[in-house]
Amino acid sequence: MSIITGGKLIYNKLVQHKINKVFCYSGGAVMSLIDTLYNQNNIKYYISPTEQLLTFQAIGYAKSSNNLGVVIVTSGPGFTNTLTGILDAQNDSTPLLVLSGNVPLISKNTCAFQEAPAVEMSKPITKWSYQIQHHNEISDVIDNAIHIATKGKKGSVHIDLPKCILSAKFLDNTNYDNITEQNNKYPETLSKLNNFNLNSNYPSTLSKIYGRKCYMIDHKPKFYYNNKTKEKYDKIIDLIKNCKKPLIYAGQGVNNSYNLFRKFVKKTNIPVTTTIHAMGSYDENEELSLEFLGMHGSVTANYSIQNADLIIALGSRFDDRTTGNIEKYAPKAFEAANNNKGGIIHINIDDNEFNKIVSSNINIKTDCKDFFETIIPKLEDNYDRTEWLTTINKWKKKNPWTYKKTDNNVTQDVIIELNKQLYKLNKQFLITADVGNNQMITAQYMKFNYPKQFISSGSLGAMGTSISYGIGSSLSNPDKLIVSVVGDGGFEMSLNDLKSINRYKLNNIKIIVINNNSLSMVNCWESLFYNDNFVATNNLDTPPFHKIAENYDIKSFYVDNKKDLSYKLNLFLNYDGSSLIHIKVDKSFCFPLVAPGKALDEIIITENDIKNINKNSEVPS
Ligand SMILES: Cc1ncc(C[n+]2csc(CCOP(=O)(O)OP(=O)(O)O)c2C)c(N)n1
Repeated sequence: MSIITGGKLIYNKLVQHKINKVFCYSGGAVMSLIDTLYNQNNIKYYISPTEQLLTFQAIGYAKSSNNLGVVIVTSGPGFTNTLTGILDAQNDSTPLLVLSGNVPLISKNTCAFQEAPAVEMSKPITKWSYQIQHHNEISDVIDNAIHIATKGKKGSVHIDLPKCILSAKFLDNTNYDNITEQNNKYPETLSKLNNFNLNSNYPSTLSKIYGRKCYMIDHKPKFYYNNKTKEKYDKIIDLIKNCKKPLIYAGQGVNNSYNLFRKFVKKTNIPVTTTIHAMGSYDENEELSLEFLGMHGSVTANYSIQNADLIIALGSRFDDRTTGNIEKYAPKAFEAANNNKGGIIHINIDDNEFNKIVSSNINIKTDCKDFFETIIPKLEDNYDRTEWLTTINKWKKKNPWTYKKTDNNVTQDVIIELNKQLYKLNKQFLITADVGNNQMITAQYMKFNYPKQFISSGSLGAMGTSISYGIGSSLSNPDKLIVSVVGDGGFEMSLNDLKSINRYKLNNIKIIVINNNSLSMVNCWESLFYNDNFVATNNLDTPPFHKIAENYDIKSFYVDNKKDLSYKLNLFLNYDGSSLIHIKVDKSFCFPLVAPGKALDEIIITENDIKNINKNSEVPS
């Protein structure tokens, strides 16, 4: 036993949990913890120009791997700068641990210098937030924080560390045995912690807090299976066999067992649509793939949801961007549920997701891996779906991704060319996208063939994430090519993270800035829903982004016309090291679009249908 500080004990616990990278930004309140990173080899630390981008780096690191992202920041502004990231990680089920300094307990609640009510601020947007108030708690709290962030439905955990705790000296009697699933103390020790308050139901609890009611919850299908798991599996097997128009709707819950998922698809011969977080879990080049669904998703996927008699939702949560108007969602499946001939099966690790948005008639709380392992051996070998697949193939043929060409490139031209060249390179790649049309068009025109190949802020839709996600992804995937797509608006929110690329010596990051001189996703909505009243969405005065990148010592390219696109993109992708290409494009709409308030099959497919939107749509949200 030796005398150590609270900061050192936290460091030891991180090492014990095999955390070998942390993302940190220093400041007075957290110095006793940051000091432990000096002159040691167990944990590498990374520092970005702001805590917000730093947190996005940690999230990118976690999203593109199975690792926990760990962020260490100081009190007050250091902590508040992480809030967007904390919510982003929580909403996209990304494991994130934020350790923040705070003022000494003696100064608590005095509006002391750089004091923030950190736990109160993070509590509603984390799985768990907690302030350590005695050094005796440190070991258990860190064990449990890591457990909570990484197990079940993953998410954000915030631990607040008063300066007096970090600098306190005491005799260390911590048990540093190897952490294993078996000896992990959770959940027994949790109850011992003061003020323990696990918000594990968030975001499901939002609906309870704000009194939102699942509209369908009062309309439970006549045949609702609430019996034993075995009987539920028997019923599922029966439905897979007898339903005429089954459809798989997969979310990121399938990513970690994608090999089994593919087996399940192959055996059942059921077409697959995914959320954007599950793109690639099933190879999008395969015939049964309908690609992603929802607001800007494929017409075929959306039609299929509306026409399916059986929807098998796997590790997905019926996010509003994927359902369209919930009252008009999946009418055929509900009809089939009431006749006991189909319906909605929901497999999810978090039972708070059941009946939150739609009323499913068979729910099984389990990891997708367990579901596949249980069900695959029970499946038959040949399910004939000829009729259903013929209909689907007709929709596919009639409704490829489309856009309007102009004399210059538009975002779609860039992504089509990128897809072509990346596959020619024959190197494993991963794409990060920002938020906006660049994100949706990348999701549409890139073809993904393995999971976690598309990293983006899905639920929160936070602009300014792509480059930092790319940096984090590069740290966890040093052998892949990391391509970060970003619009001019998103780039201007995050360009100071260019500095981290050389600082971290990353040589596999390719940044594509698509500059349409507008915040085009919103600008387009102003055209569609607000009579072309453009307010604060034109961005005509952008500086030469490629020159900015050169000043950060990043090799840069510039394209402003059609004829140079292919050639310059090729030079950029093949440049030996990280590089940036600034591409000036014309503004383009992103279609298809399920306008707000519309059902998935009321989808606007091309620009020719714009007139229908203006007349009938509600104000978007
Ligand atoms: C932090 C943040 N602020 C505002 C928004 C609202 N928003 C969504 S998309 C978008 C436009 C993005 O513009 P740009 O980065 O240029 O990409 P583009 O749509 O042109 O591809 C805006 C402002 C957001 N999602 N995130």
